[in-house]
Order: sequence, then C-alpha cells, then structure tokens
Amino acid sequence: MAETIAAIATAPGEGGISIVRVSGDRAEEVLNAVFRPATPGALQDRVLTYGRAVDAAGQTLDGCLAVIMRAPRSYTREDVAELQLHGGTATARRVLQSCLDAGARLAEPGEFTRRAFLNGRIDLSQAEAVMELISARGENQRRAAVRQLEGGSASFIRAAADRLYDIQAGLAACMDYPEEISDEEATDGLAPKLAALAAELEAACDERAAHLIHEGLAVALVGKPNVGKSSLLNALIRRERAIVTDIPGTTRDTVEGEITLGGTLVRLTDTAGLRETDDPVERIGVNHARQALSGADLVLLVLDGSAPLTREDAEAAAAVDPSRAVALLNKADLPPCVSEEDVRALLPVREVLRVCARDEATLQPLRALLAERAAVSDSLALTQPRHIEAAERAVRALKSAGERLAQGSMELAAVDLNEAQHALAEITGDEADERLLDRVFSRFCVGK
Ligand SMILES: Nc1nc2c(ncn2[C@@H]2O[C@H](COP(=O)(O)OP(=O)(O)OP(=O)(O)O)[C@@H](O)[C@H]2O)c(=O)[nH]1
Ligand SMILES: [Mg+2]
Repeated sequence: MAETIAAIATAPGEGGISIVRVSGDRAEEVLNAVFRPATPGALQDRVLTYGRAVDAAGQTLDGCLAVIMRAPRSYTREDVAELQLHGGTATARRVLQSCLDAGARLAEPGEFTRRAFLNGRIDLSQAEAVMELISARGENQRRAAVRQLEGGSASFIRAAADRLYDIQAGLAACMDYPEEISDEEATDGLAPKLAALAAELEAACDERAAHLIHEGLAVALVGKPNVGKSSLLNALIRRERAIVTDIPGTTRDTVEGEITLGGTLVRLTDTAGLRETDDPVERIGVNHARQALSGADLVLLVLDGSAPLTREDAEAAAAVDPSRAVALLNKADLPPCVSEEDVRALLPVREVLRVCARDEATLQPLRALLAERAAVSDSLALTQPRHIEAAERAVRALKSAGERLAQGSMELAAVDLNEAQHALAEITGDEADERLLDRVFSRFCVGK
C-alpha cells in the first residue's frame, strides 16, 4: 500500500483537458517535483493552483492547474495530487512520465478505487458502481449505478445480513439450551423467518433485468431476402446504416445499429436474407444471420405483406423460436396480400404488426413494443451479475437450512446459515479475498 501510484485519469485522445492523478504517501513530493506554481509558495490543501508542469530538467511541458488533497479527505483517503493539463495524449504522457521519474509507479486498472475500498471509504458494491457509472450507456444503467453508488445495494444486503444474524442467534440459543427450547418450538419460530428472508432475496435476483441493464435488449431482424429488413433497421435507427437495394441478397453480413428506448439500450442487428444459396460469401452471411438469431432476446421475423408468402418465408420462420419472436408484415403502403392468419400458420407468434419502412407512423407500435420488452423496474436492489450470483448462493443455502431444520438437524442448518452469511458478505466486500478483488478491479480502466 505504501507505494505511490500515478496514471492518466482521462480518456485517451483529444479533449479540453487531461488529468494526471497521483495517490499515496509521496503524492505531494511527486507533485512538487513536476509542478511549479506561478506564484512561488507551498500548495494549499484542496486549492486549485495555476502554474507549469515540468520534466526532470525543469523544462516546461504545459501550463496547468494542480491540486493536493491531503489524506483522509480524498478519493483514496491517501494524499492525492492531480494535474489538469491541456487535453491531448502526448502532453499527458510526458507529465505522467515526470511523475514516474519522481518516484511514483504506474497504477493498475482500478487501483485508485481499490485503495478507496481498502481504506474503507466505500464498500465493494459502491466501488463496482463507480465502474458501472463510467461505462453506463443507457439511462437505466446510469440510474442503477447511482443507486448502487449511494449504497442502495449495500444497505439492502446489510439489512438481510442483520436478519440472518438474528436467525443464527435464535438457532444458537436452541442448540445451547435444548432443555428449555424444544426442536418444534425452534423450528416453528425460525422457519418462517428463514423462508421470508429467502423469498425476499430471491425476488431481488432479477437476472433478466440485470441483463437488460448491462447488455441492452438484443433484437435481430431476420427473414428471406428483399422483404425490407435493412430498410427497417435504417428507419428504426433513423440513419442510412445498411445498404438497401431491390436486389435480393443485398445484405451479405450482419449490420448493427443502436437506439435507446425507455432508457434501455436496444441493439438491433440486420442480417443477410435467409435462403439456400450457392454463393460462398452469401452462405457465410447466412451463417452469421443464424448466429445473430440464436443470440437475440427478441427476433423480428420480417415478411413482405404485399406478396404471397413463399417457401423461403416458411424456411426462415422455421429457424425462429415463436416465443421470442414478433412478426412484421412490411410494405404496408402497398395493397395487402397476407393475412395475420397466414402469418400464424407459418409461425405461431403472439404479435403481428403491419409496418412500412417508409412511414414512421407505422413504426410507432413497433417502437412501443420494443420499449415494453426493454423496460426494467427502477427500484431493483441488485443489478450486478456478481451480486445476483452471490445472493442466489445465499438463497440456496437458506433453503437448505430450512430443510435441515425441518429434519431436526440444527448443526447442519447452522452450517448452511453461515454459508449464506458469507455469500452476502462477498457482495459488500466485508469478506473479500485477493482473488475476488482482482476479479472485480480487473474490469476497471486505468486511472480510476
Ligand atoms: N413499398 C415498399 N418498399 C419497401 C419497403 N421496405 C423496403 N422496401 C423496398 O424493398 C427492397 C428491399 O429492401 P431491403 O431493405 O434491401 O430488403 P432486405 O430484407 O434487407 O433484403 P436483403 O438484404 O437482400 O436480405 C428495396 O427496394 C426497398 O426500397 C416498404 O415498406 N414499402
Ligand atoms: Mg438487407
């Protein structure tokens, strides 16, 4: 821990400013070596000071602002120094090199936040929320990250852990005073509390919502050639992303576009028209289409509503799981030639929508349907896959404890309860070994 670390905290590339951050016992010493204030004198704690960044020979690297935030009132609870430079990779790199020459070492990914956690400023779920906030792409992900950063997940888990301690204490009392508390009394008193706790934790483990928040809703546009898949992708994302022509087999590979609906990212994939073909390039494209199909949360089977359905439509439909699909009858601007019954005979989907890629008004019901599929509750206690996995382990242990109790095996129930308590403590990081921390912080960017 004693080592002083440094990194560029801003994203690479050109920008208004770049920030080099230093943390550790020697942060102030490093800052004094690389920074010359315009008005000579000692730097004041937490006051931004104008001056020059210099290299080891005292040559000016940039005009800049610098600040020292002395422990413990800093992000890491160590002495932290920051230099605000003109944005740009070359300058930031040179100033970082100056910091390293002055005795700092390059920070690992997430090391500043790791120190904030190890020094008790934030718990592990909050540390993860920092990364979550940085990488948030949809509004739902941003809001979930802020809730977690403010301690939402931690307080939910700590409340559950407290209730579990009560149950453990009750069980310990029964085991210590068997002559005063009968097995039946113990079971009757503890089993309902156990079941309620398990049910509440289980309800918080919404994997689907967590997936939507992090990955967005994956939607694949599939169908035989020339039905208007690429036209629909372009219309939905309001951009000419995919090439459209009246030649069947125009799209040779998957093409992706993104929109945000109701705060959730919707990742649309346009695919090569599904058909048997001798063209080797098109065949690879069709294989990519099948992969997109299997990885999609929702499949939009596109059909041309202005022409009779064909064998190729039936073959495309055969590749689609109807429970995950919606059928689109495109080209609704032309006289209709296909009924909803015809579609359902092909694929028993719940929804059939008539759309026209050239008419935004007809796409509104489709946008509404996608928004509904992408919707997530704004009050989820747990949204990180890691937290959900640990909470699920706790639920399994609690259920097992309930069964042991019913069988009269109090000692074994106590072991299960202990295991549940450990699983909960992993979420907040109250119990976290190096391996777990390495796993969590390896996802971070350098400089955070
Ligand atoms: N009238 C009408 N024509 C459309 C509509 N949507 C697409 N088209 C036309 O249909 C033809 C095929 O459109 P694409 O979007 O390239 O079809 P695709 O399904 O991507 O075709 P492939 O890439 O070959 O599989 C083009 O000439 C489009 O202009 C629509 O809603 N109405
Ligand atoms: Mg296409």
